[in-house]
Amino acid sequence: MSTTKKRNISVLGPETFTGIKLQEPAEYAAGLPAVKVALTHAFKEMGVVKSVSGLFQMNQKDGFDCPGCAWPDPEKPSKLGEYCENGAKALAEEATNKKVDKDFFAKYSVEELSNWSDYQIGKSGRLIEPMVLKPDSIHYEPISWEKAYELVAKKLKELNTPDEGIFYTSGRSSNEAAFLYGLFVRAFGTNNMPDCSNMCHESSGVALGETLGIGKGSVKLEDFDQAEVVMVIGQNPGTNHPRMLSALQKCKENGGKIISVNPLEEAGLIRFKNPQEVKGVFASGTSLTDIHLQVKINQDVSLLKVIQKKLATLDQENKDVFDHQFIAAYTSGYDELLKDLEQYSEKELIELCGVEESLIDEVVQLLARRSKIIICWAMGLTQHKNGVNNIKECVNLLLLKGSLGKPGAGTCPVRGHSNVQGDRTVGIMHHVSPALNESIEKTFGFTAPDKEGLDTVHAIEAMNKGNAKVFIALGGNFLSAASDTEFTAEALQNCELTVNISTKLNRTHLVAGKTSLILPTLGRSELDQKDGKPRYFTVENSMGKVHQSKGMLQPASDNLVSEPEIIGGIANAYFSEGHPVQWKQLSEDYELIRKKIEEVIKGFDNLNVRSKGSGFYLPNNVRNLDFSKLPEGKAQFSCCDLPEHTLKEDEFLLMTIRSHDQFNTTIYGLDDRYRGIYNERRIVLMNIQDMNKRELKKFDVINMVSLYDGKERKASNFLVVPYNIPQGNIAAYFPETNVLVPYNHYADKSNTPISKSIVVSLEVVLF
Ligand SMILES: Nc1nc2c(c(=O)[nH]1)N[C@H]1C(S)=C(S)[C@@H](COP(=O)(O)OP(=O)(O)OC[C@H]3O[C@@H](n4cnc5c(=O)[nH]c(N)nc54)[C@H](O)[C@@H]3O)O[C@H]1N2
Ligand SMILES: Nc1nc2c(c(=O)[nH]1)N[C@H]1C(S)=C(S)[C@@H](COP(=O)(O)OP(=O)(O)OC[C@H]3O[C@@H](n4cnc5c(=O)[nH]c(N)nc54)[C@H](O)[C@@H]3O)O[C@H]1N2
Ligand SMILES: [Mo]
Repeated sequence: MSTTKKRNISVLGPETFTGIKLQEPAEYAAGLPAVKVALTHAFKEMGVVKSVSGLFQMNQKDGFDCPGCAWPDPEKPSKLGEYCENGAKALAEEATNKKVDKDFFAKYSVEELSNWSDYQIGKSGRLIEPMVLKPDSIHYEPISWEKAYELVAKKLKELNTPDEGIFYTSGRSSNEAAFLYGLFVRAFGTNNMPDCSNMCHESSGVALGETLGIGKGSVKLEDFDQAEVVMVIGQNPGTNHPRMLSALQKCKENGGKIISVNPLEEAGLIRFKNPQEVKGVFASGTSLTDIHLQVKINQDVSLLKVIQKKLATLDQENKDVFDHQFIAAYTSGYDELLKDLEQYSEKELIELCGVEESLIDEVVQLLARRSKIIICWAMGLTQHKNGVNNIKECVNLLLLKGSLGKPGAGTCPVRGHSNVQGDRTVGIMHHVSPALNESIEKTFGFTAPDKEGLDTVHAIEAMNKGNAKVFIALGGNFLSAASDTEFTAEALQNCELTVNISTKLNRTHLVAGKTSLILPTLGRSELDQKDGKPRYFTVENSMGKVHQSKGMLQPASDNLVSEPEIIGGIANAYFSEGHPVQWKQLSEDYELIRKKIEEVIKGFDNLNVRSKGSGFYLPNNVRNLDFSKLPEGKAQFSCCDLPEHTLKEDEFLLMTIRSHDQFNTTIYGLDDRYRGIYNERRIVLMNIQDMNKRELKKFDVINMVSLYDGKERKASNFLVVPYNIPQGNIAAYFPETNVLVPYNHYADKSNTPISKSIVVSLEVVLF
């Protein structure tokens, strides 16, 4: 465990076991057990009354958007409440009755807290007053809001250049907060706006932007009703997007087929018992996956290539497998793609991906005669060195089949955080957008910087090397979410000031800069009022629909300030008088912020009116088959190389995944129910043959070691669990394994850390 020079902080926290119990993996998702678990978490954290009112307001038209994932709400939400088990856990976590106040911080030093697990830290409760950790001190102490704003302003003014500031955003912030934050950062003078997207769907954004001209998906929720085939690749919806299972259920009921592509056979994709239907509770549920392709980690390109090759062969025979009219009218690069495919041997591709040929043939038969195809994906495709190519290969398949711009077909990158897509749309990005800068100048009268900013991995590097000195986070848990935990810890600890605008205590508050501030904010579910009048804000879901979200629960404390007002407070203190933007006034008036969003960003016309009710879709060129912004005005086929992994005899490819009981770095509990793993997070899933080869037994203790550029990184103490996973592949949970991911190894073009394909060797721990 590493320590800071001044404070004796445990960066990684305890590495001890909590008492593993194993069961067979579940055979279906949701059903009664999910309702029971949901209510247990909710009642425990919030009490019965708050739970019931909270859960019934979630994802309803006049209620608040679930703080969990970004899956869209149906037009007619269920009367029983439109939430899932993990949405209920997300709400329980936010609306907990427990509080972290000044007495808590007086009692526990940051040194002591750093020895708690993330689970314990998270369970301590809601942050309720602004706190400061002074240089040489190990206890946070209260500070007034005004003093906190002044401190941030002072530290920002001391920087040699605005580029020494880093302004991170996690994806839970509203459009209004994110827009104001982006505006302030640009007015301050930098584009250093790393965000959680950099670690998440950045590869999707880059690939879709280059091939289809928009970095977002093209399908709408109702497309699932009509789809003939839905492919779910590298995604675990049963755990991470449970409400997506209802959409898959509808697809199945209408005769659609579901193909899953995943090294694991995730329970959530096998069978679904919809807890919001009587038959879902009492009957056997709906079987979801028709064909499961158990691909090896990071061999999706090999698999998609062999599928395309086999389809091409069929097409040569009949000329009716590919949509030649669509290809001619809307695409560029078809001949090159076919030629490129020719250089690969089917046999080699099949060997590489590790999937049985008979199953591949079944999939090819299914796809050959159908064109209403949706491809869904998430982190299993994006977090690899070739993350961008993984997604381009999916686009190739859709273009060949003409599966875009028609009902029941299209791209569906399933987003993570509930407003991560909206934050991007309204201006959170490290790239320069000349169009955005121009509208900012026109609307606000200042010139935004035109130098590229730093993304997450480069921000870490800059802080580590002393080239950035103030770190401000609008939500998130940067230390634990980012790669290379010990390197990232040094980066944060090097800073003169770290500021976290947060709802809950997390490890980033402990592994802090010389001075550190915690600025507590309202959660999504809480009533946000100004002068006795409730305010609402807007969010954008995974399918590009913008709608309102209005909290209604009593806030955790009277001393919480909304995110826009915190940003306004900092901006006001920094600029004092004499800036063209009236920061304070703007930050208090969300209607005014929305008017400004409307002026600055395309597609938001009449936002104050249109965001009410079920909301509206933002423009999406793919839905209209308008590729005019791309070369030749056409959608682009891509020739993608195969990924390269040269593993030594004793090495494995590790994927770092989520358990059923966590939201990113927030640990709800210690069970991974669908995978049958209970009361333990320090586990590694391994194929039984691999275990036998290494003479490992169930629950043997191992360390994982990664070696990149001559530097060894180690994650210690994991219990071996035999599991149905391809040979040569292992899986373990993040954030515990982030210590293994080298900060400087990331996806080409998108810079997303390689969290799903880390080369590791194992050390057996002898007792
Ligand atoms: N309850 C809950 N909901 C969440 C979150 C949460 O932590 N908890 N996180 C939110 C966020 S920010 C995000 S981004 C999403 C994440 O949602 P997911 O992407 O579903 O999350 P992961 O657990 O990272 O799962 C990745 C899946 O990809 C598979 N996989 C890994 N490597 C490969 C590969 O090389 N090829 C293929 N085909 N599959 C692979 C894994 O087996 C796993 O099933 O969920 C969001 N929703
Ligand atoms: N190894 C590995 N690493 C990964 C991943 C992986 O699959 N493997 N996944 C990556 C992905 S997809 C993502 S998106 C990132 C996530 O990275 P982050 O978004 O940085 O992390 P979270 O754990 O979601 O952040 C949780 C914290 O957000 C704060 N919070 C919660 N709600 C609110 C709110 O409404 N407002 C404010 N201001 N704060 C709030 C709370 O204080 C809570 O502790 O992690 C990435 N890291
Ligand atoms: Mo994410």
